[in-house]
Amino acid sequence: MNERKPIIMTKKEYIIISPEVQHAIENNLPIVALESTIISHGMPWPKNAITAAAVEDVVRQNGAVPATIAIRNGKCLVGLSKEDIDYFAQTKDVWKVSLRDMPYVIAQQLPGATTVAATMRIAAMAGIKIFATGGIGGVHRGAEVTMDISADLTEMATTNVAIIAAGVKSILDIGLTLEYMETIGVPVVTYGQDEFPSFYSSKSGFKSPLRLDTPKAIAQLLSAKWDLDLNGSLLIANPVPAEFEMEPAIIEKHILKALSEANEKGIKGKSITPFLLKFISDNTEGESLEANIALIKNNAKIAAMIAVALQGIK
Ligand code: PSU
Ligand code: MN
Repeated sequence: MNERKPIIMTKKEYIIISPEVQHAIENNLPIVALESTIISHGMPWPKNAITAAAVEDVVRQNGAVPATIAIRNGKCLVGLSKEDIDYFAQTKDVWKVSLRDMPYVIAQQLPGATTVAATMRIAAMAGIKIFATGGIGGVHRGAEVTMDISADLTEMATTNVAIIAAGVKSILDIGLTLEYMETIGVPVVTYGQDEFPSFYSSKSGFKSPLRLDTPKAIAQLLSAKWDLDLNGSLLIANPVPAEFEMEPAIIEKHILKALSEANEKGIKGKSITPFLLKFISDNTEGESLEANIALIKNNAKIAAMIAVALQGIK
C-alpha cells in the first residue's frame, strides 16, 4: 500500500513539485502535506509566515518531509519555497481556493491559497497520504437553513488523505459535523483521550467515536482502511496542548458576537469562516492566535510521526 501512484500525464502539466518533495517521493520517504489558506486567510502577517516555516521545521524534526500546497501561475505547487511562503503570507488578493474555485484560479493564473478540500485533492495527486492542519471546515450552525456545509467534508468522503486537526471549531455545529462524517464513512479518532476536542479546547461535550493512543495504531488503522479499498479520509483529532487551552465559555461568547456581526454585515458563503476566525482572533487579544499556532505545530508533529509509522508498514 506504500507505493505512490505516479501523477497521470494529463495532470502533470498543472503540478510543480519542489526538489525536497520530489526527492522524498522518489525515495519513498514520509511526507506531510500542509495547507495554505491558514497562511493567506487564517493569520496576520508576519506571524503567518513565521508559523508556516516553523510548522515545516516541526515536520522535518519528526522525520518527515513537509509539502505545503498552494496555487500560483496556473500551477498547483506541492512544496513551497521561502519566497512562495512570503508571497502567500503578504499578498492581499490571494484567493481562498476550495474545489469549486480550483479550475478558475488555475485557468486565470490567479494566486490561490488552498483549503483542506483543495489541499487534500492536490496532495492525493502527488501520492501524499498524511496532511496536518489546524481545523477542518464542517457543518455550520444553522446549516439546516443555509445549507452551508464545507466541501472539506464531501472531499473527505472520497480522497485517501488522512487529516490531523485539533478537532472541529465551535464556530461550526460540532454535533452535526460528527453526524455528517458518520454518514460519509469517515472514521474520527481522537489521539490520547476519550472526548472529541473543539480546537481551542480539549473538550467539546461530545465523546469521540474512536480513540487511539499511538501513531503506530493510527497508521495500522489507515492501512486497514485503504487496503480494504474503504476510500476516503480519516480525521485524527489531536487536542490543543493543555497550556494553550482556552475556556469554552469565553470562546462561545466571542463566537456568538462574531456570528451576530456576520449576520448584520450579511457575510455568507466562502467569506464566513475567515470572517469568524479573524473576529475571534481580534477580540481575544491574540490569545486565540497563540493557541492556533501551538496546536498547528502539535498537529504537524503527530502527523509526521504517523507518516513515519505508515511508511514502516509493509
Ligand atoms: N477552520 C479553522 N481554520 C481554518 C479553516 C477552517 O479552524 O483556517 C479554513 C481551512 O482552510 C478550511 C476552510 O478548509 O477554512 C473551510 O472553509 P469553508 O468553510 O468555506 O469550506
Ligand atoms: Mn461554506
